[in-house]
Amino acid sequence: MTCWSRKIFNRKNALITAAVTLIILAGSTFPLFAADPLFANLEKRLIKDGLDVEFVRDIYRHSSVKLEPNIISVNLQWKESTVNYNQFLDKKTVAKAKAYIHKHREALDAADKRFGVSPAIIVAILTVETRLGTFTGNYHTINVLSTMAVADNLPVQKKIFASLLPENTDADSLKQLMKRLNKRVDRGYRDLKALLLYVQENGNDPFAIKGSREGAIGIPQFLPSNISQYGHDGNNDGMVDLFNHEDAIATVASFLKMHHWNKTGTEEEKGEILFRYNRSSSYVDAIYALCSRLKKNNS
Ligand SMILES: [Ca+2]
Repeated sequence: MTCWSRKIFNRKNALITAAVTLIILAGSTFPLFAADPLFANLEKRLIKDGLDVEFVRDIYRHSSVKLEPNIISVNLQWKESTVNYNQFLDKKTVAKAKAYIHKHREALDAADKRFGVSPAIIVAILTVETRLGTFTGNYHTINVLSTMAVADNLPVQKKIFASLLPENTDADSLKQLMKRLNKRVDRGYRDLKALLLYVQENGNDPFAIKGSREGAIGIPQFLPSNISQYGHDGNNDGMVDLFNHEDAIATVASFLKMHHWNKTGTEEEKGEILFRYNRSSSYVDAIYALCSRLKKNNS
């Protein structure tokens, strides 16, 4: 082979190799970027922040991953004042809460002994949060938090604001909602990262975790970024599973204790700690009211 023919042969080989590579990439089940370009940037950020490359890429190529602007929109417009807390004080609810105390007596007593938090207050919180684990939310947490984390992008904002209620479309409301949305972007990313680390550590299916529109999960409705700080393994199986009652009970008690809960504290001091759990004075009043009903005729 002459020098020239060798050059042409090498060039042909290089072209064939490049063509084959393109064909393989085009037909690959493992594309270079996530289906949604917004998630591609999010993916890069998560990897840059130390999350496992393969793990993150598998998630953002999953067929279930998608933007959920409507959920964020409803969440943004939701008003605490619309909650009827009296629903948690009727006889049926109180009876169920008392039965729950009886059923989970061992876990509640263990939490009381370890953290100094009475069963009545733990069960009052679990009742108001999720009716003792019967309503933990139906939204894919990974999609809710991923959407929140990219909500500083104009195309996402347009989608979120496209489904506002008519009464929220005046200039003042829009300004308020935009302010609220901006606050959720950083928080969304923080919770998304915490969720992914939690899922990776425990080997969960990330698309099996469902929660609230806010991104809170489990029986006690914790935001993922709170799990590593306050979560407690109540059943000693080596992991914190907020959908497990023993873990949920221990985690609520752990949260209160870490915020300096003291049984002998004043109602005001305890109220401030409950307010940290859910920033609503009506919520705090409801917890107290249910707690006092649970303490009546309860051993
Ligand atoms: Ca556990």
